Amino acid sequence: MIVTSLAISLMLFVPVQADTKKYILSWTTKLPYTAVPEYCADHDAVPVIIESAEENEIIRKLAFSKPRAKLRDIDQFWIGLTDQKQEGVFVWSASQLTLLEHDYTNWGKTTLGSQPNNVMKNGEDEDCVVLRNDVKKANGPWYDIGCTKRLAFPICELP
Ligand SMILES: [Ca+2]
Ligand SMILES: [Ca+2]
Repeated sequence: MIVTSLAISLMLFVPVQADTKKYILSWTTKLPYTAVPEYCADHDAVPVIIESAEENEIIRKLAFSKPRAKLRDIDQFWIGLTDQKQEGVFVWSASQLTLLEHDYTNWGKTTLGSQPNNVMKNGEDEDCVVLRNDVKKANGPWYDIGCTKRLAFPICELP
């Protein structure tokens, strides 16, 4: 059961109950990933950990469902997964568990190859992960991108 509010797009953040987990998303302020742990902590939450295809779909629908998806630039959200400490070893920041300790991943595929590809731009690795609204492949694929630009909106979960 997902509980949302008609006033959702006007709020800075909104707690959303989805089954046993409760999420906090923002549709108003893009952050660099480096600011997301603090943003979540300010709401007594942690950067989201996605543990199954079912949960990925719940989050994708929350993040991109109408009418919010009609807003400009609502195209990607940070999830709490990084390989900042060791290149290629992705860790859920809230649990410190690596992807190898989880069954589920949902890396995107493009004509240029699969994610994560750690393409460096301006000397910065791609070490943080977003969930995208991919219209061709509507399953909320994950992409590694740079951590330090204001490129995406935060998703947190309440522990
Ligand atoms: Ca990387
Ligand atoms: Ca990438």
